Amino acid sequence: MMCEIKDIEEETITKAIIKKTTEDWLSIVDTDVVIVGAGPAGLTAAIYAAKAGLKTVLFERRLSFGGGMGGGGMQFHKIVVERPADAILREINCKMEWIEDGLFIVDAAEMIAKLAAKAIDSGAKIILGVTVDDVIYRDNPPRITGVVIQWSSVMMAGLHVDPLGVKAKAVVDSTGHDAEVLSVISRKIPELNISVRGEKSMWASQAEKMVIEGTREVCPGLFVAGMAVAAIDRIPRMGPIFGGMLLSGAKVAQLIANKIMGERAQKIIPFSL
Ligand code: 48F
Repeated sequence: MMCEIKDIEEETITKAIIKKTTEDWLSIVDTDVVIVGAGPAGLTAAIYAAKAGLKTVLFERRLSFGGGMGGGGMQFHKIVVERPADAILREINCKMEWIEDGLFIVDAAEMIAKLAAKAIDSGAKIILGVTVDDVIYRDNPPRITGVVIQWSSVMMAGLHVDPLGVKAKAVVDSTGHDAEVLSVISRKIPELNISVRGEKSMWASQAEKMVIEGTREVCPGLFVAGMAVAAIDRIPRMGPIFGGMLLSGAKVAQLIANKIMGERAQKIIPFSL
């Protein structure tokens, strides 16, 4: 039996896209949480911030999510996760195989897909192809009140186009090894005394613990998670073990929920950190 394919006018497609995108953007420009970077830390932060009931937007420079997860370990498509981050993998329904007590191996593509799907299903909005290239700053008292955004394609083309600003109660730098948001602040707002000193050579076990410990509010309104923590605290790198990234993302969401929601904040993460 022939299926009847609907006739479509091109301008109908265009109008629908522009109308619905505009509706989304009008809601995005004033939000509770902006997360910068859709790697493991940023996606996990988005899951738990949205679950806490916070209006959450995640900007990712590339047209895909996953950050460093997609490369697995030297492009072998598996990554390792340690206890207690397996609790997060269970929450997102990601399969894992046991290696030894407290250590699991996961398919990189599955982990990317399931983290992203869970973030979206929890209510976070992920916008691809947008680069955060600055913050919005107010003094007296000093605080970060949002981010400055630009289409990644405009930046790649080197065009001179003025960016737009998005207001947020909390901004998370989860941009990975380069700590891009913190780098901008270190250059443009010296009074905040933030410096990006870079990570140290590999020491997986120590690095995992230190990244989770260092996950924090760096200055009012600006939080740091994932490898961006290693970049400001001179923590060793850890290679393709990802429990620390997931736990850091979960911890930052809990810190933000506590700060924004005060006594109304519930315990949203499935472990104590
Ligand atoms: O690099 P990335 O995966 O950071 P992460 O979440 O995890 C680090 C691990 O992947 C791995 C590791 C641990 O085992 O060492 O490297 O800390 O994800 C960062 C994401 O941020 C995007 C970038 O494209 C990537 O997807 N990003 C970076 N700068 C910007 C940005 C920016 N200025 N604006 C928007 N997105």
